[in-house]
Amino acid sequence: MSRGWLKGHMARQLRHLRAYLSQVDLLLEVVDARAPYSTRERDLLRWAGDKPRWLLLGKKDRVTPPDLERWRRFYEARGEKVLAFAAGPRTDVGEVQKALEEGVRQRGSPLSVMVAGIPNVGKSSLINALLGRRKAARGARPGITRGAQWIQGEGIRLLDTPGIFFPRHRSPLHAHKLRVLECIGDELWPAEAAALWLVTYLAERYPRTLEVAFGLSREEGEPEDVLEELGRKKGMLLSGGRVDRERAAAFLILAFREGKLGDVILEVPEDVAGAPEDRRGSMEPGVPPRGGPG
Ligand SMILES: Nc1nc2c(ncn2[C@@H]2O[C@H](COP(=O)(O)OP(=O)(O)OP(=O)(O)O)[C@@H](O)[C@H]2O)c(=O)[nH]1
Ligand SMILES: [Mg+2]
Repeated sequence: MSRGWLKGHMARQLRHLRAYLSQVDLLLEVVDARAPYSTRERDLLRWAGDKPRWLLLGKKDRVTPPDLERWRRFYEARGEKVLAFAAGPRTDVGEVQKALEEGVRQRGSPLSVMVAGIPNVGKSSLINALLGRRKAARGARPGITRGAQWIQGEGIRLLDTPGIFFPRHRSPLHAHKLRVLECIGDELWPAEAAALWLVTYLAERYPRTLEVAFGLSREEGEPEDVLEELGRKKGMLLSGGRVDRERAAAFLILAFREGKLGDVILEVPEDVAGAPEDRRGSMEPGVPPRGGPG
């Protein structure tokens, strides 16, 4: 995915999405419950205007119930309708299902619903779980869904849309989180930078996680040293005996994604309360400055 291609692709996608948005009764905005703030695409809010809109905290199986409730309350306090679901290995879409059924009942005619959000948050998986079949293509990479697709259910039709992503970010911290959650790939943000941030973040908020998961001797100190120790332990060496830090970084990110670090979330409401909403940088490939949490 080159940057030029991405730009043109996104511009086309944007036009399509806005056209679709005008055709639906309801927008389901899917975010990742591990970083609901950072996985939200604010332009979607802008285009939605006063279209009815629900915020869906996805992958709820990957967070603790108290963390989920904190985020739910955070957005409810801002007047949003918030629902949570899981549609991965463990599936629980009952809350969304019930709310949609109620919507169909109230309306008394078929409901047209658009499911949107940034890549890889579980939009297609949600649709499949709601309709109880494998209609929408899904997968572990961002960008699985290529074009918008209507999927017909009973009394409802759901529009699966490709992940919306503009190659820009609000800060290096934002990019680290998107990279760790696999919403963006290595071509937009290097795994190593994101992994170094994750090491720092874990030491602060989830101390001893890496020690317990991988038997590392220390996790304070320089994140580079921690990543090196991890790589050495896993035998990820380059010729000459240096640690292959890129591989160690990819390994750590994968471990996070596979749940081997536990129910770790990447941000709590206190991190973002009062944060500037739309300060964005351009998502240029290359080595970013290292941003600590906060
Ligand atoms: N643990 C967990 N994994 C999930 C959940 N929902 C989806 N996944 C996984 O997340 C990955 C992305 O799921 P998709 O449904 O393809 O996501 P998407 O938002 O449609 O992605 P794009 O079409 O690429 O924008 C897949 O590997 C899913 O198995 C969930 O609730 N919990
Ligand atoms: Mg999809």
